[in-house]
Amino acid sequence: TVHERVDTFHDNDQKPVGYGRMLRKEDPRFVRGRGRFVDDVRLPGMLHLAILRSPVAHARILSIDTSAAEASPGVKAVVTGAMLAEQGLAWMPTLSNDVQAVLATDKVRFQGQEVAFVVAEDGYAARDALELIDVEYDVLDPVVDARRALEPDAPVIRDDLEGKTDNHCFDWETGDEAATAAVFARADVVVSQDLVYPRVHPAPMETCGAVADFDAVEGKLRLWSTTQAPHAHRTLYALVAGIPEHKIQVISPDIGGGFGNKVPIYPGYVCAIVASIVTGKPVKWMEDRFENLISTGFARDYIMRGEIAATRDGQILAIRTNVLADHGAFNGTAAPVKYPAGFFGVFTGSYDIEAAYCKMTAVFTNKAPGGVAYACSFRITEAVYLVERIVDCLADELGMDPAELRLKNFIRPEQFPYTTKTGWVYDSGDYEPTMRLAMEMAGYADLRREQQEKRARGELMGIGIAFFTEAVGAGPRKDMDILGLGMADGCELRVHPTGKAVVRLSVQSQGQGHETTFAQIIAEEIGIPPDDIDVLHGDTDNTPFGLGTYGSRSTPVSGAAAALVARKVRDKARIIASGMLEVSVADLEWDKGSFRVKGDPGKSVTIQDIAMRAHGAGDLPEGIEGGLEAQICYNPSNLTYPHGAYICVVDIDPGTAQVKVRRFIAVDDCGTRINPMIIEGQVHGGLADGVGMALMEMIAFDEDGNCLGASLMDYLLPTALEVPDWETGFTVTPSPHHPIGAKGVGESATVGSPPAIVNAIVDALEPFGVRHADMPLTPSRVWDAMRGNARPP
Ligand code: PCD
Repeated sequence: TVHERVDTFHDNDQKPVGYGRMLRKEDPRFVRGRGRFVDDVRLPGMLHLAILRSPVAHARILSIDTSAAEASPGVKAVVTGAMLAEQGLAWMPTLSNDVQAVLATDKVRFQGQEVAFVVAEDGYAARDALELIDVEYDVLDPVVDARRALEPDAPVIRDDLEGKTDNHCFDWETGDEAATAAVFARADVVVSQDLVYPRVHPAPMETCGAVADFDAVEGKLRLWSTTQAPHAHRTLYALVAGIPEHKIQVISPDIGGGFGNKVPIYPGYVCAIVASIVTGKPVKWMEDRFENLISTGFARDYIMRGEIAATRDGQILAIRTNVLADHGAFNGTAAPVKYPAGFFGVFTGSYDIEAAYCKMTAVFTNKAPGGVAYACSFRITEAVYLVERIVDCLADELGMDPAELRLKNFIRPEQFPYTTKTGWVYDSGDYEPTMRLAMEMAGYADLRREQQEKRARGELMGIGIAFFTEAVGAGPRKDMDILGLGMADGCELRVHPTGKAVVRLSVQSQGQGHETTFAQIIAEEIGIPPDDIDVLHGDTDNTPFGLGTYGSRSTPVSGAAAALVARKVRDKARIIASGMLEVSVADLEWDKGSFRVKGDPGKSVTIQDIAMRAHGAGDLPEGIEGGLEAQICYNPSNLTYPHGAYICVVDIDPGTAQVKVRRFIAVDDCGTRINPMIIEGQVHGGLADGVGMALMEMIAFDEDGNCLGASLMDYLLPTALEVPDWETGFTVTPSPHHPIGAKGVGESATVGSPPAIVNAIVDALEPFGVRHADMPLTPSRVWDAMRGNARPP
């Protein structure tokens, strides 16, 4: 059990119909085991698909013999890359304009890459037959290290790309190099630090999978799949497979966690579609944990150098960074086209500085396609880690308290909307109260005193602070698209005659509670109780188009769409009410669920009365059609910029170097809060993610490119034993451009917690003169740091 302390500090003062700590509408089905996940889908005559994966990281395929597998009992088909190539299906586009092999034809480029698949009567027969496929590999030197990828004699991984002679993926820069250099040249103090954000994995509870059912008579493909972006996937399938888009239905039912892992299109989905077309039967593909960990979207893998320039008294002047980004064998990131490095441009953090510059080089390596935004609005996690770590390094250099240094440099409330030196327009923020609340909840001054006493006794206690600003809610159509699809979201609301409603969303829920919170938004706007509103999502035949759920965009984009569609319905309801009450619309006032005549409160009609009239037999005002429904497509004018102040307290056992996170205080500001209980759950989950990344998670490879994090025995996830009782608090600074003032929050804690924990550990190790040590801070790494050899990045 996790206990929380919620301190209220300028909370929503309104006591609305809609917002508040409502229990989740989806939980009755989950706690009764009645959730319906992709693996629960069982269709008559369904076959099972299993994928043969490469055992080596880099090799030329010389031959594949499938004859024994084909003869194996229960096997219906065995398909190789060469067979897909005949149909033009061996390669597919990725969500970042690269291509990825569906099944390898020429070479395998990472361990775990898809080489062939078997379709059989049951899953066991399919997996047994995999062992009978005989592949002859000519093993090539693998490139495992991003720095090695750039060496002139490094083997070229992507020789499938015409004219490609090196392992460059892309170069990118932002900010003003010359202006930044000038500020650095005149600064009193310059601190630089090398940092690695290791490769980690989102590791959702449910692995990826699909059931494809192609009906040759109708010409229609139904695909149940674990996707966070059903509409975008549908469009891609239409483009790749040549099936008309209206003949494709993508259904994403309960999907057991996404965390960015289910944004990309994986070869397995495409294989299932091909298999159903080939066999004329429904086909299920479900990967196991091992496959999920070795072949699906990894995150991070950034090697960074951070530099910060300041005055002697602690005025931060400029930040500069150089990044080497490892994207694995194919660029499988989903990022808006103009932003190959995602939103890394916010690396200037929450500080008002004079200049900034970032240069990034991205490379291909023989590792699984990387770079998904794991609980991260497109690389913000890396950006926040960079800035919050080097600000601490600066505090150390100046001998200044890290809280004081941050408070001194915050963007001030009157500076919003604030344009950063890399061109991001922060919509709103009031940082100091958030920071002060966190310090007050932590008892910051007392903690520092306690630390002094403990240090005197040789005990290792550390206090770490991180303050973050995120950019979430992609995004304005003028700037943001994925593969040419704009990032606006549709929403449709229908109110039935008896006043019950259904809202259809383009975004998908992976567990974050949309069926509850979107009902709350509608309830707040039109006064129908949330229990009378059903939220439909995750079925392209039954919901309007939109780009899906990632980068905490649902509340900023679809949440806005839901509020506005409800207002549209309310506007129509007002006209109908004016007819019913025989007054002009100007004489009506809205009172959370009913229209009443101004000055005559006895005369009113409820939204339910209006719904019945809208569908009923009586007259409607001139020019008003029957029915009570509306739909819109919302194009956000900007992103939303939530912020937060996190304080972590750790104790380190000097004998074993074991880190214990003793306390964690998280104060989040996500603007108007729809459901505080759900927000706290989101924050708790993200904080646990942060403990995992800071202390134990890393997908490592040996020099041959073997993945060393291929099971949950090797890739450690945090459990209730490693996390403390979270202490959460909040402030509310609404977004000025969002109709209800809400900002996203789903990823805030994952973004903000790793630097807080690392800062705390480095602070604890101060007696050893440690300025930095790289994640994950396992006992052996902490031990090394204590002995003065913090592992070189
Ligand atoms: N909210 C409220 N209020 C506010 C905000 C928010 O209430 N102000 C809430 C909502 O409604 C929801 C949640 O909260 O329910 C969240 O939100 P957002 O922030 O908007 O977000 P979204 O979009 O919805 O979601 C997404 C996210 C992400 S992105 C991630 S990673 C993660 C998170 O979400 N994932 C997950 N969380 C979660 N949870 C769960 N349970 N599961 C999952 O999977 Mo990415 O990019 O994908 O990587």
